[in-house]
Amino acid sequence: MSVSTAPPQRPSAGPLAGPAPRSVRPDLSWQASLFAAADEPRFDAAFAEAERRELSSGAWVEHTPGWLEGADGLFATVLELAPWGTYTMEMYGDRVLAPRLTARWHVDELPDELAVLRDVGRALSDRYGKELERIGVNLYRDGRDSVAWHGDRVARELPSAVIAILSLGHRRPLRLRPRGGGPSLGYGLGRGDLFVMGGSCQRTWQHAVPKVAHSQPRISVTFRHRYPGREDG
Ligand SMILES: O=C(O)CCC(=O)C(=O)O
Repeated sequence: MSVSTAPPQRPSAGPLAGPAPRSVRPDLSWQASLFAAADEPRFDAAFAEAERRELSSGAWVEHTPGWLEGADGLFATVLELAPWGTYTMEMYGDRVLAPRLTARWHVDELPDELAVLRDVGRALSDRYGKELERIGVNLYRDGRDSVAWHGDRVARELPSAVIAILSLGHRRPLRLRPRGGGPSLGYGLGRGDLFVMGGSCQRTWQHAVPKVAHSQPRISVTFRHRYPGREDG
């Protein structure tokens, strides 16, 4: 999958293949009832519950269920403040809108209301030995939103990389499979779960968030490091 980013825009009825584009302003009608918990977000800086799994070819993943408490309040704040946009990707020779909304920040540009993400980035950087300073957020509005099998574009050119995902909102499966083929494995990522991919994972494995029949909204917050010589990676 090759992906190019575009500034936030309202999709027009252009010559895009695939399902009709949907608005980039998320429908907030479900927000109040589902995600209005007022708890301050707190996380476990000791990573006491982290479960690490070595995969083949020097790849590894680490899952910490319920790592961040107060995930619902954080979900609502990210939903409200992120400058949500769309991007297009090439599929079967056509350019199609990606079936999810995204936004990005550098850790120093975060709004004050999201200062906890700066603290999370610092804790992750300390633990994993990389400056995880680039933050991306992905909104899966319902079960039709997804991300297809991929390894992160630039990270897959590197011998090793770390990508951390903080999951907010509804539980969705994240699947992994070896790039050369073989059985896949899956993790259900629920509210406040932390999932980290490391080593050669972006190069030798692929991951996906598949479509599901029914889902309430989910946001994933990704933390990435800068890649040497690449501003865009
Ligand atoms: O949403 C997720 O959990 C996965 C995100 C992802 O794979 C990506 O943004 O490249």
